[in-house]
Amino acid sequence: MTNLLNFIAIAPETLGTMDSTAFTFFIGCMAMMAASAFFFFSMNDFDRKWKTSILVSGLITFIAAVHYWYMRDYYMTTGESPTDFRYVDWILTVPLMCVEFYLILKVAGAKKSMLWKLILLSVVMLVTGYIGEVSDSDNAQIWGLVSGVAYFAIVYEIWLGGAAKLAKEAGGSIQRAHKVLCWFVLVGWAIYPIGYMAGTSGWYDMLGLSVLDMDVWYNIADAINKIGFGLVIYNLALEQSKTE
Ligand SMILES: *C/C=C(C)/C=C/C=C(C)/C=C/C1=C(C)CCCC1(C)C
Repeated sequence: MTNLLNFIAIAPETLGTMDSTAFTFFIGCMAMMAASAFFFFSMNDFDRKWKTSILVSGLITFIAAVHYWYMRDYYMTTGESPTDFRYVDWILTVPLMCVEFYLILKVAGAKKSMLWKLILLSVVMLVTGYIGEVSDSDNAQIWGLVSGVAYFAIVYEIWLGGAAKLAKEAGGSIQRAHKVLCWFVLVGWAIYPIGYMAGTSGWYDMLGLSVLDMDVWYNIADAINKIGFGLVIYNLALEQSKTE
């Protein structure tokens, strides 16, 4: 047992102090690792066109796994929120999720400009979120609002804008997968601003969102979105490989 705990980098004496936040860091780390192994090992089941998409799914969960490893450690030793690791993780993985949208819509003629637009919007969303959490937390509600505007611009682009048109042209299983990913962005990604409101202060303090720790909200959201996103792509690749 002690060996096992050492292996997973938990000192036996700290096990007693493992609170629910630490627990979600721990589970999140394991889930991201398992998902990465799953995506990487299944890559060769697909033909070239889909291999890249599965690879990107694996990279998203793998980058997250590495960051969760550090975040879990940081939280266990300091008891504080690992904000920097968190945002480094996001700034790498969210653009990769934009790449996923681009890759599946490429068959319908998606242009690089659509990809760059989505990436730019996510960078604005994340940088302003970071400023609100760290550099200018007195104005967290204002930065959160700016970030929220960028978030809704992403939602608009994929639900109603250029990306939506391309998905319609592609039709079939691509259009269906696109729709599911759109729901992830609308509902799954909406958990992040809830976490932000739980961890910063503003007009929203009265909503009582801090019943859960900011990090618990973020950890739940990451597991749903990163692994869920990857599985949608996996399923699409599977369907496409069957029909071809
Ligand atoms: C894998 C990581 C993902 C999908 C992270 C997504 C993060 C967001 C959608 C964050 C959004 C935020 C707002 C919309 C407003 C408040 C600040 C943020 C950055 C938490």
